[in-house]
Amino acid sequence: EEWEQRHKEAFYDAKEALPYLDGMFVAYNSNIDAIRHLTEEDLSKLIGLFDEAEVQERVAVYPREIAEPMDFVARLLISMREGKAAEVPAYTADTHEWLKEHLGFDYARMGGQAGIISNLLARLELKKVVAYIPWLSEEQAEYFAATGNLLHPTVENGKVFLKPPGEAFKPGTGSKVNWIFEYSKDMKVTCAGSTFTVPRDNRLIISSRPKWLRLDMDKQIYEQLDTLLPVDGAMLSGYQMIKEEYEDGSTYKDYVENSVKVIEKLKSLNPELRIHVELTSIQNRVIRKAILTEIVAKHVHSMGLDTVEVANALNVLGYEELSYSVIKKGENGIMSLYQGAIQLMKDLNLERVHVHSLGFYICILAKGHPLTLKEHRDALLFSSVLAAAQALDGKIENLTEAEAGLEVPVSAKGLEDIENFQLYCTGRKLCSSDEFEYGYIYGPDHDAVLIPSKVVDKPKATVGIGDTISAGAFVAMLARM
Ligand code: 8BR
Repeated sequence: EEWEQRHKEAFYDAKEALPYLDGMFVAYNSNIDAIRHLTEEDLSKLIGLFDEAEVQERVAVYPREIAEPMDFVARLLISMREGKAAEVPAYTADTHEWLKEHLGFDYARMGGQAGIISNLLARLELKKVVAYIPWLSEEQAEYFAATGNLLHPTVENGKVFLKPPGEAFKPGTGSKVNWIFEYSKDMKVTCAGSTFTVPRDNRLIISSRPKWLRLDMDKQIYEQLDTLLPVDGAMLSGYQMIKEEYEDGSTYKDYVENSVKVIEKLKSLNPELRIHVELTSIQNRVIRKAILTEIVAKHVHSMGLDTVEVANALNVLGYEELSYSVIKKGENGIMSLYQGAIQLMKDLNLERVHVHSLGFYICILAKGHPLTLKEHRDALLFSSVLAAAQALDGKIENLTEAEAGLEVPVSAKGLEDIENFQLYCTGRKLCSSDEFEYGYIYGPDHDAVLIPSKVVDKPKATVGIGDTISAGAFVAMLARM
Protein backbone atom coordinates (compact mmCIF):
# COMPACT_ATOMS: atom_id res chain seq x y z
CA GLU A 1 0.00 0.00 0.00
CA GLU A 2 2.63 2.42 1.16
CA TRP A 3 4.87 1.65 -1.78
CA GLU A 4 1.96 2.04 -4.19
CA GLN A 5 1.32 5.52 -2.87
CA ARG A 6 5.01 6.38 -3.03
CA HIS A 7 5.13 5.25 -6.66
CA LYS A 8 2.19 7.47 -7.48
CA GLU A 9 3.59 10.60 -5.87
CA ALA A 10 7.03 10.04 -7.36
CA PHE A 11 5.57 9.54 -10.84
CA TYR A 12 3.56 12.76 -10.84
CA ASP A 13 6.41 14.76 -9.29
CA ALA A 14 8.80 13.58 -12.01
CA LYS A 15 6.23 14.20 -14.71
CA GLU A 16 6.02 17.80 -13.61
CA ALA A 17 9.76 18.28 -13.30
CA LEU A 18 10.96 16.71 -16.58
CA PRO A 19 9.96 19.57 -18.92
CA TYR A 20 12.31 21.89 -17.03
CA LEU A 21 15.42 19.96 -18.06
CA ASP A 22 17.49 21.36 -20.92
CA GLY A 23 18.00 17.94 -22.45
CA MET A 24 20.05 14.78 -22.77
CA PHE A 25 22.83 13.58 -25.04
CA VAL A 26 22.59 9.88 -25.99
CA ALA A 27 25.18 7.77 -27.88
CA TYR A 28 26.29 5.35 -29.52
CA ASN A 29 24.43 2.20 -30.56
CA SER A 30 21.27 1.63 -32.46
CA ASN A 31 20.17 -1.05 -34.88
CA ILE A 32 17.06 -2.38 -36.52
CA ASP A 33 15.49 -5.49 -35.01
CA ALA A 34 13.72 -7.57 -37.67
CA ILE A 35 11.37 -10.02 -35.99
CA ARG A 36 10.00 -13.19 -37.51
CA HIS A 37 7.81 -15.69 -35.74
CA LEU A 38 8.55 -19.08 -37.29
CA THR A 39 5.93 -21.68 -38.22
CA GLU A 40 6.36 -25.36 -38.99
CA GLU A 41 5.88 -24.52 -42.69
CA ASP A 42 8.72 -21.99 -42.52
CA LEU A 43 10.99 -24.66 -41.11
CA SER A 44 10.23 -27.26 -43.75
CA LYS A 45 10.64 -24.63 -46.44
CA LEU A 46 14.01 -23.51 -45.03
CA ILE A 47 15.34 -27.03 -44.61
CA GLY A 48 14.07 -27.91 -48.10
CA LEU A 49 16.44 -25.35 -49.58
CA PHE A 50 19.45 -27.45 -48.52
CA ASP A 51 20.82 -30.97 -48.68
CA GLU A 52 19.52 -32.33 -45.37
CA ALA A 53 22.53 -34.55 -44.70
CA GLU A 54 24.76 -31.50 -45.09
CA VAL A 55 22.57 -29.59 -42.64
CA GLN A 56 23.03 -32.40 -40.11
CA GLU A 57 26.79 -32.23 -40.56
CA ARG A 58 26.71 -28.48 -40.01
CA VAL A 59 24.68 -28.99 -36.82
CA ALA A 60 27.49 -31.23 -35.55
CA VAL A 61 30.07 -28.56 -36.42
CA TYR A 62 28.14 -26.03 -34.27
CA PRO A 63 29.05 -22.85 -36.18
CA ARG A 64 30.10 -19.95 -33.93
CA GLU A 65 29.26 -17.34 -36.54
CA ILE A 66 26.85 -17.07 -39.44
CA ALA A 67 29.11 -17.00 -42.47
CA GLU A 68 26.50 -18.42 -44.86
CA PRO A 69 22.81 -19.36 -44.81
CA MET A 70 23.47 -22.98 -43.86
CA ASP A 71 25.12 -21.84 -40.62
CA PHE A 72 21.89 -20.05 -39.79
CA VAL A 73 19.74 -23.13 -40.40
CA ALA A 74 22.11 -25.28 -38.32
CA ARG A 75 22.10 -22.89 -35.35
CA LEU A 76 18.34 -22.50 -35.61
CA LEU A 77 17.86 -26.27 -35.39
CA ILE A 78 20.17 -26.47 -32.38
CA SER A 79 18.36 -23.64 -30.61
CA MET A 80 14.92 -25.13 -31.34
CA ARG A 81 15.87 -28.67 -30.39
CA GLU A 82 16.91 -27.48 -26.93
CA GLY A 83 14.46 -24.61 -26.63
CA LYS A 84 17.48 -22.53 -25.70
CA ALA A 85 17.99 -18.87 -26.57
CA ALA A 86 21.12 -18.08 -28.56
CA GLU A 87 22.78 -15.06 -30.12
CA VAL A 88 25.16 -15.66 -33.01
CA PRO A 89 27.15 -12.95 -34.82
CA ALA A 90 27.20 -12.37 -38.57
CA TYR A 91 30.04 -10.27 -39.97
CA THR A 92 28.76 -9.90 -43.52
CA ALA A 93 25.42 -8.84 -44.97
CA ASP A 94 25.10 -11.91 -47.23
CA THR A 95 22.86 -13.90 -44.91
CA HIS A 96 20.82 -10.74 -44.27
CA GLU A 97 20.07 -10.43 -48.00
CA TRP A 98 19.32 -14.14 -48.22
CA LEU A 99 16.90 -13.98 -45.29
CA LYS A 100 15.09 -11.00 -46.79
CA GLU A 101 14.65 -12.94 -50.02
CA HIS A 102 13.73 -16.37 -48.64
CA LEU A 103 11.94 -15.62 -45.38
CA GLY A 104 11.27 -11.95 -44.69
CA PHE A 105 10.21 -10.52 -41.31
CA ASP A 106 6.84 -9.92 -39.64
CA TYR A 107 7.73 -6.49 -38.30
CA ALA A 108 10.75 -4.39 -37.39
CA ARG A 109 11.49 -2.07 -34.51
CA MET A 110 14.21 0.12 -32.99
CA GLY A 111 16.95 -1.88 -31.29
CA GLY A 112 20.17 -1.01 -29.47
CA GLN A 113 20.40 0.81 -26.16
CA ALA A 114 21.08 4.33 -27.45
CA GLY A 115 18.25 4.02 -29.98
CA ILE A 116 15.81 2.74 -27.36
CA ILE A 117 16.86 5.33 -24.77
CA SER A 118 16.65 8.29 -27.20
CA ASN A 119 13.15 7.31 -28.27
CA LEU A 120 12.02 6.84 -24.68
CA LEU A 121 13.38 10.20 -23.51
CA ALA A 122 11.87 11.96 -26.52
CA ARG A 123 8.48 10.46 -25.68
CA LEU A 124 8.86 11.51 -22.04
CA GLU A 125 8.59 14.99 -23.52
CA LEU A 126 12.08 16.27 -22.74
CA LYS A 127 12.79 19.62 -24.34
CA LYS A 128 15.62 18.13 -26.34
CA VAL A 129 17.23 14.74 -26.90
CA VAL A 130 20.42 14.75 -28.95
CA ALA A 131 21.19 11.28 -30.28
CA TYR A 132 24.51 10.42 -31.86
CA ILE A 133 24.80 7.17 -33.80
CA PRO A 134 28.09 6.86 -35.74
CA TRP A 135 26.39 4.62 -38.32
CA LEU A 136 23.07 6.45 -38.78
CA SER A 137 21.66 5.27 -42.11
CA GLU A 138 18.56 6.44 -43.95
CA GLU A 139 16.73 3.21 -43.06
CA GLN A 140 17.84 3.42 -39.40
CA ALA A 141 16.68 7.05 -39.17
CA GLU A 142 13.09 5.94 -39.82
CA TYR A 143 13.00 4.12 -36.48
CA PHE A 144 13.60 7.23 -34.39
CA ALA A 145 10.63 8.93 -32.74
CA ALA A 146 9.31 11.72 -34.94
CA THR A 147 8.48 13.86 -31.93
CA GLY A 148 10.33 16.99 -33.01
CA ASN A 149 12.46 17.08 -29.85
CA LEU A 150 14.79 14.27 -30.99
CA LEU A 151 17.73 15.62 -32.95
CA HIS A 152 20.98 14.31 -34.40
CA PRO A 153 24.09 16.32 -35.32
CA THR A 154 24.98 16.61 -39.00
CA VAL A 155 27.74 18.47 -40.85
CA GLU A 156 26.93 20.92 -43.65
CA ASN A 157 29.73 22.96 -45.25
CA GLY A 158 31.98 22.28 -42.29
CA LYS A 159 29.40 23.47 -39.74
CA VAL A 160 27.49 21.22 -37.32
CA PHE A 161 23.70 21.50 -37.08
CA LEU A 162 21.12 19.57 -35.09
CA LYS A 163 18.45 18.04 -37.31
CA PRO A 164 15.79 15.33 -37.01
CA PRO A 165 17.47 11.96 -37.77
CA GLY A 166 15.64 11.75 -41.11
CA GLU A 167 17.60 14.81 -42.25
CA ALA A 168 20.86 13.99 -40.47
CA PHE A 169 21.94 10.60 -41.86
CA LYS A 170 24.97 10.22 -44.14
CA PRO A 171 23.91 8.84 -47.52
CA GLY A 172 25.56 5.53 -48.35
CA THR A 173 25.78 4.35 -44.73
CA GLY A 174 24.84 0.67 -44.30
CA SER A 175 22.27 -0.53 -41.76
CA LYS A 176 22.87 -2.83 -38.83
CA VAL A 177 19.94 -5.26 -38.86
CA ASN A 178 19.60 -7.93 -36.17
CA TRP A 179 17.25 -10.79 -36.93
CA ILE A 180 15.16 -12.26 -34.13
CA PHE A 181 13.60 -15.63 -34.87
CA GLU A 182 10.95 -16.61 -32.36
CA TYR A 183 9.58 -20.13 -32.16
CA SER A 184 6.98 -21.89 -30.03
CA LYS A 185 6.81 -24.89 -27.77
CA ASP A 186 5.46 -28.10 -29.38
CA MET A 187 6.48 -27.23 -32.94
CA LYS A 188 7.57 -30.36 -34.81
CA VAL A 189 10.68 -30.16 -36.93
CA THR A 190 11.94 -32.83 -39.31
CA CYS A 191 15.39 -32.88 -40.84
CA ALA A 192 17.18 -35.80 -42.56
CA GLY A 193 14.50 -38.27 -41.46
CA SER A 194 14.50 -37.48 -37.74
CA THR A 195 11.88 -35.39 -35.97
CA PHE A 196 12.02 -33.46 -32.70
CA THR A 197 9.50 -31.41 -30.74
CA VAL A 198 10.47 -27.95 -29.50
CA PRO A 199 10.50 -28.08 -25.67
CA ARG A 200 9.71 -24.40 -25.00
CA ASP A 201 9.19 -20.94 -26.51
CA ASN A 202 12.43 -19.18 -27.21
CA ARG A 203 14.43 -17.34 -29.86
CA LEU A 204 17.56 -17.23 -31.94
CA ILE A 205 19.14 -13.86 -32.62
CA ILE A 206 21.54 -13.18 -35.44
CA SER A 207 23.38 -10.04 -34.47
CA SER A 208 24.87 -8.14 -37.32
CA ARG A 209 28.48 -6.98 -36.83
CA PRO A 210 29.39 -5.29 -40.09
CA LYS A 211 33.13 -4.80 -40.60
CA TRP A 212 32.75 -1.04 -40.93
CA LEU A 213 31.15 -0.65 -37.50
CA ARG A 214 33.22 1.74 -35.36
CA LEU A 215 32.31 3.22 -31.99
CA ASP A 216 33.70 6.69 -32.57
CA MET A 217 32.66 10.26 -33.25
CA ASP A 218 32.96 12.26 -36.45
CA LYS A 219 35.90 14.67 -36.05
CA GLN A 220 33.97 17.79 -37.00
CA ILE A 221 31.12 16.95 -34.66
CA TYR A 222 33.64 16.37 -31.88
CA GLU A 223 35.28 19.72 -32.56
CA GLN A 224 31.93 21.54 -32.50
CA LEU A 225 30.45 19.57 -29.61
CA ASP A 226 29.20 22.81 -28.04
CA THR A 227 26.49 22.84 -30.76
CA LEU A 228 24.78 20.00 -28.84
CA LEU A 229 24.43 22.02 -25.67
CA PRO A 230 22.72 22.83 -23.41
CA VAL A 231 22.12 19.36 -22.00
CA ASP A 232 22.01 18.22 -18.36
CA GLY A 233 23.42 14.75 -18.88
CA ALA A 234 24.77 12.16 -21.26
CA MET A 235 23.84 8.49 -21.49
CA LEU A 236 26.45 6.37 -23.20
CA SER A 237 26.13 2.76 -24.25
CA GLY A 238 27.12 0.29 -26.94
CA TYR A 239 30.66 -0.35 -25.72
CA GLN A 240 30.10 -4.07 -26.22
CA MET A 241 30.48 -3.37 -29.95
CA ILE A 242 34.19 -2.62 -29.55
CA LYS A 243 36.51 -5.34 -30.84
CA GLU A 244 40.05 -5.99 -29.68
CA GLU A 245 41.52 -5.52 -33.14
CA TYR A 246 40.36 -4.31 -36.51
CA GLU A 247 41.53 -5.16 -40.01
CA ASP A 248 42.71 -1.59 -40.55
CA GLY A 249 45.18 -1.93 -37.67
CA SER A 250 43.19 0.05 -35.12
CA THR A 251 42.56 -1.55 -31.72
CA TYR A 252 40.08 -1.18 -28.88
CA LYS A 253 42.45 1.33 -27.30
CA ASP A 254 41.71 3.80 -30.08
CA TYR A 255 37.97 3.66 -29.47
CA VAL A 256 38.30 3.79 -25.70
CA GLU A 257 40.46 6.88 -26.10
CA ASN A 258 38.02 8.44 -28.55
CA SER A 259 35.13 7.97 -26.14
CA VAL A 260 37.09 9.33 -23.18
CA LYS A 261 37.88 12.46 -25.18
CA VAL A 262 34.18 12.98 -25.90
CA ILE A 263 33.33 12.59 -22.22
CA GLU A 264 36.05 14.98 -21.12
CA LYS A 265 35.02 17.56 -23.69
CA LEU A 266 31.38 17.37 -22.61
CA LYS A 267 32.43 17.86 -19.01
CA SER A 268 34.66 20.82 -19.88
CA LEU A 269 31.77 22.47 -21.75
CA ASN A 270 29.46 21.97 -18.75
CA PRO A 271 31.12 20.98 -15.46
CA GLU A 272 27.72 20.22 -13.91
CA LEU A 273 26.86 17.66 -16.60
CA ARG A 274 26.39 14.09 -15.36
CA ILE A 275 27.63 11.13 -17.40
CA HIS A 276 25.87 7.75 -17.21
CA VAL A 277 27.13 4.54 -18.79
CA GLU A 278 24.61 1.78 -19.43
CA LEU A 279 26.30 -1.60 -19.33
CA THR A 280 25.18 -4.76 -20.98
CA SER A 281 26.83 -8.14 -21.32
CA ILE A 282 30.29 -7.73 -22.78
CA GLN A 283 31.54 -11.22 -23.62
CA ASN A 284 35.15 -10.28 -24.26
CA ARG A 285 36.94 -9.91 -20.90
CA VAL A 286 39.67 -7.62 -22.23
CA ILE A 287 37.07 -5.21 -23.55
CA ARG A 288 34.90 -5.51 -20.44
CA LYS A 289 37.83 -4.67 -18.21
CA ALA A 290 39.00 -1.79 -20.42
CA ILE A 291 35.53 -0.24 -20.46
CA LEU A 292 35.26 -0.47 -16.69
CA THR A 293 38.76 0.64 -15.73
CA GLU A 294 39.55 3.11 -18.53
CA ILE A 295 36.19 4.74 -19.29
CA VAL A 296 33.87 4.22 -16.32
CA ALA A 297 36.37 4.40 -13.46
CA LYS A 298 38.04 7.66 -14.37
CA HIS A 299 35.45 9.68 -16.22
CA VAL A 300 31.89 8.67 -15.45
CA HIS A 301 29.45 9.54 -12.61
CA SER A 302 26.74 6.94 -12.89
CA MET A 303 26.33 3.37 -14.10
CA GLY A 304 23.25 1.24 -14.72
CA LEU A 305 23.28 -2.55 -14.97
CA ASP A 306 21.42 -5.77 -14.26
CA THR A 307 22.45 -8.49 -11.81
CA VAL A 308 24.29 -10.63 -14.37
CA GLU A 309 26.39 -7.67 -15.37
CA VAL A 310 27.17 -6.88 -11.70
CA ALA A 311 28.60 -10.39 -11.46
CA ASN A 312 30.51 -10.03 -14.74
CA ALA A 313 31.96 -6.69 -13.71
CA LEU A 314 33.05 -8.01 -10.30
CA ASN A 315 34.63 -10.97 -12.01
CA VAL A 316 37.01 -8.97 -14.22
CA LEU A 317 37.81 -6.65 -11.33
CA GLY A 318 39.12 -9.62 -9.35
CA TYR A 319 36.20 -10.36 -6.99
CA GLU A 320 35.51 -13.90 -8.11
CA GLU A 321 33.88 -15.19 -4.96
CA LEU A 322 31.52 -12.25 -4.67
CA SER A 323 30.78 -12.59 -8.37
CA TYR A 324 29.75 -16.23 -7.95
CA SER A 325 27.48 -15.53 -5.02
CA VAL A 326 25.72 -12.78 -6.99
CA ILE A 327 25.10 -15.23 -9.85
CA LYS A 328 24.05 -18.10 -7.59
CA LYS A 329 21.31 -15.93 -6.13
CA GLY A 330 19.53 -18.15 -3.60
CA GLU A 331 18.95 -16.93 -0.05
CA ASN A 332 21.81 -14.47 0.03
CA GLY A 333 21.50 -13.18 -3.52
CA ILE A 334 20.33 -9.71 -2.62
CA MET A 335 22.99 -9.36 0.09
CA SER A 336 25.75 -10.26 -2.34
CA LEU A 337 24.26 -7.97 -4.93
CA TYR A 338 24.28 -5.11 -2.44
CA GLN A 339 27.89 -5.79 -1.42
CA GLY A 340 28.86 -6.15 -5.06
CA ALA A 341 27.27 -2.85 -6.04
CA ILE A 342 29.13 -1.09 -3.20
CA GLN A 343 32.38 -2.63 -4.41
CA LEU A 344 31.71 -1.34 -7.93
CA MET A 345 30.98 2.14 -6.63
CA LYS A 346 34.26 2.16 -4.72
CA ASP A 347 36.53 0.52 -7.28
CA LEU A 348 35.14 2.48 -10.19
CA ASN A 349 34.98 5.73 -8.26
CA LEU A 350 31.31 6.30 -9.10
CA GLU A 351 28.79 8.70 -7.63
CA ARG A 352 25.88 6.36 -8.34
CA VAL A 353 25.37 2.67 -9.20
CA HIS A 354 21.84 1.63 -10.16
CA VAL A 355 21.17 -2.13 -10.22
CA HIS A 356 17.82 -3.44 -11.43
CA SER A 357 16.50 -6.89 -10.73
CA LEU A 358 13.10 -8.50 -11.16
CA GLY A 359 11.08 -7.09 -8.25
CA PHE A 360 13.50 -4.59 -6.73
CA TYR A 361 16.09 -1.94 -7.58
CA ILE A 362 19.16 -0.92 -5.60
CA CYS A 363 20.93 2.38 -5.97
CA ILE A 364 24.27 2.88 -4.21
CA LEU A 365 25.40 6.47 -3.72
CA ALA A 366 28.79 7.84 -2.82
CA LYS A 367 28.91 10.09 0.22
CA GLY A 368 28.60 13.68 -0.93
CA HIS A 369 26.18 12.95 -3.78
CA PRO A 370 24.11 16.06 -4.41
CA LEU A 371 20.52 14.94 -3.63
CA THR A 372 18.53 13.62 -0.69
CA LEU A 373 17.78 9.91 -0.49
CA LYS A 374 14.12 10.69 -1.02
CA GLU A 375 14.93 12.38 -4.30
CA HIS A 376 17.00 9.38 -5.39
CA ARG A 377 14.26 7.02 -4.26
CA ASP A 378 11.63 8.93 -6.22
CA ALA A 379 13.77 8.69 -9.35
CA LEU A 380 13.83 4.89 -8.97
CA LEU A 381 10.10 4.75 -8.30
CA PHE A 382 9.42 6.78 -11.44
CA SER A 383 11.46 4.29 -13.48
CA SER A 384 9.58 1.37 -11.91
CA VAL A 385 6.32 2.84 -13.25
CA LEU A 386 7.88 3.23 -16.69
CA ALA A 387 9.15 -0.37 -16.63
CA ALA A 388 5.66 -1.58 -15.79
CA ALA A 389 4.13 0.48 -18.60
CA GLN A 390 6.73 -0.85 -21.02
CA ALA A 391 6.11 -4.47 -19.98
CA LEU A 392 2.35 -3.96 -20.17
CA ASP A 393 2.14 -2.47 -23.67
CA GLY A 394 5.56 -3.21 -25.15
CA LYS A 395 5.95 0.54 -25.74
CA ILE A 396 5.54 3.97 -24.14
CA GLU A 397 4.15 6.61 -26.49
CA ASN A 398 4.01 9.50 -24.03
CA LEU A 399 3.89 10.43 -20.33
CA THR A 400 0.11 10.08 -20.18
CA GLU A 401 0.24 6.51 -21.52
CA ALA A 402 2.99 5.72 -19.04
CA GLU A 403 0.44 6.27 -16.26
CA ALA A 404 -0.88 2.79 -17.11
CA GLY A 405 2.15 1.52 -15.19
CA LEU A 406 0.67 2.91 -11.97
CA GLU A 407 -2.05 0.24 -12.08
CA VAL A 408 0.53 -2.58 -11.99
CA PRO A 409 1.05 -3.85 -8.42
CA VAL A 410 4.37 -3.81 -6.60
CA SER A 411 6.00 -7.24 -6.76
CA ALA A 412 5.22 -9.43 -3.72
CA LYS A 413 8.45 -11.33 -4.34
CA GLY A 414 10.36 -8.06 -4.42
CA LEU A 415 8.84 -6.99 -1.09
CA GLU A 416 9.81 -10.32 0.41
CA ASP A 417 13.40 -10.03 -0.85
CA ILE A 418 13.63 -6.60 0.68
CA GLU A 419 12.25 -7.80 4.02
CA ASN A 420 14.89 -10.53 4.12
CA PHE A 421 17.50 -7.97 3.32
CA GLN A 422 16.27 -5.78 6.14
CA LEU A 423 16.79 -8.60 8.66
CA TYR A 424 20.34 -9.06 7.43
CA CYS A 425 21.03 -5.37 7.39
CA THR A 426 19.65 -4.49 10.81
CA GLY A 427 21.10 -7.71 12.27
CA ARG A 428 24.53 -6.58 11.28
CA LYS A 429 23.75 -3.01 12.32
CA LEU A 430 24.37 -1.83 8.76
CA CYS A 431 21.17 0.14 8.79
CA SER A 432 18.46 1.29 11.19
CA SER A 433 15.01 -0.16 10.67
CA ASP A 434 13.36 3.27 10.93
CA GLU A 435 15.18 4.56 7.89
CA PHE A 436 14.86 1.26 6.11
CA GLU A 437 11.07 1.54 6.20
CA TYR A 438 11.48 4.41 3.73
CA GLY A 439 13.98 2.50 1.61
CA TYR A 440 16.98 4.49 2.87
CA ILE A 441 20.31 3.20 4.11
CA TYR A 442 22.94 5.54 5.54
CA GLY A 443 26.06 3.38 5.48
CA PRO A 444 29.52 4.09 6.85
CA ASP A 445 31.11 4.78 3.47
CA HIS A 446 28.09 5.00 1.18
CA ASP A 447 24.36 5.71 1.15
CA ALA A 448 21.80 3.55 -0.61
CA VAL A 449 18.20 3.37 -1.72
CA LEU A 450 16.28 0.13 -2.09
CA ILE A 451 12.79 -0.08 -3.60
CA PRO A 452 10.40 -2.88 -4.48
CA SER A 453 9.37 -2.48 -8.13
CA LYS A 454 6.22 -3.06 -10.13
CA VAL A 455 6.24 -6.29 -12.11
CA VAL A 456 3.76 -7.19 -14.84
CA ASP A 457 2.44 -10.72 -14.52
CA LYS A 458 2.14 -11.48 -18.22
CA PRO A 459 4.36 -8.97 -19.99
CA LYS A 460 3.62 -8.18 -23.61
CA ALA A 461 7.35 -7.87 -24.27
CA THR A 462 10.51 -7.64 -22.22
CA VAL A 463 12.87 -5.98 -24.69
CA GLY A 464 14.24 -2.66 -23.61
CA ILE A 465 12.90 -2.76 -20.06
CA GLY A 466 16.38 -2.59 -18.56
CA ASP A 467 17.23 0.46 -20.67
CA THR A 468 13.90 2.05 -19.74
CA ILE A 469 14.60 1.60 -16.03
CA SER A 470 18.08 3.11 -16.19
CA ALA A 471 17.13 6.00 -18.44
CA GLY A 472 13.95 6.80 -16.50
CA ALA A 473 15.73 6.89 -13.17
CA PHE A 474 18.70 8.87 -14.46
CA VAL A 475 16.59 11.55 -16.12
CA ALA A 476 14.26 11.82 -13.11
CA MET A 477 17.31 12.27 -10.90
CA LEU A 478 18.67 15.03 -13.17
CA ALA A 479 15.30 16.75 -13.02
CA ARG A 480 15.80 17.11 -9.24
CA MET A 481 19.25 18.66 -9.48
P1 8BR B 1 17.91 -6.41 -18.58
O1 8BR B 1 17.29 -6.63 -19.92
O2 8BR B 1 18.96 -5.36 -18.56
O3 8BR B 1 18.32 -7.66 -17.89
O4 8BR B 1 16.75 -5.78 -17.68
C1 8BR B 1 15.53 -6.36 -17.58
C2 8BR B 1 14.81 -5.76 -16.39
O5 8BR B 1 13.45 -5.70 -16.73
C3 8BR B 1 14.89 -6.59 -15.14
O6 8BR B 1 15.90 -6.15 -14.29
C4 8BR B 1 13.52 -6.39 -14.47
O7 8BR B 1 13.62 -5.43 -13.47
C5 8BR B 1 12.65 -5.85 -15.59
N1 8BR B 1 11.52 -6.72 -15.93
C6 8BR B 1 11.47 -7.94 -16.52
BR1 8BR B 1 12.90 -8.92 -17.10
N2 8BR B 1 10.23 -8.44 -16.65
C7 8BR B 1 9.44 -7.49 -16.14
C8 8BR B 1 8.03 -7.40 -15.98
N3 8BR B 1 7.22 -8.37 -16.37
N4 8BR B 1 7.52 -6.28 -15.40
C9 8BR B 1 8.33 -5.29 -14.99
N5 8BR B 1 9.68 -5.32 -15.12
C10 8BR B 1 10.23 -6.41 -15.68
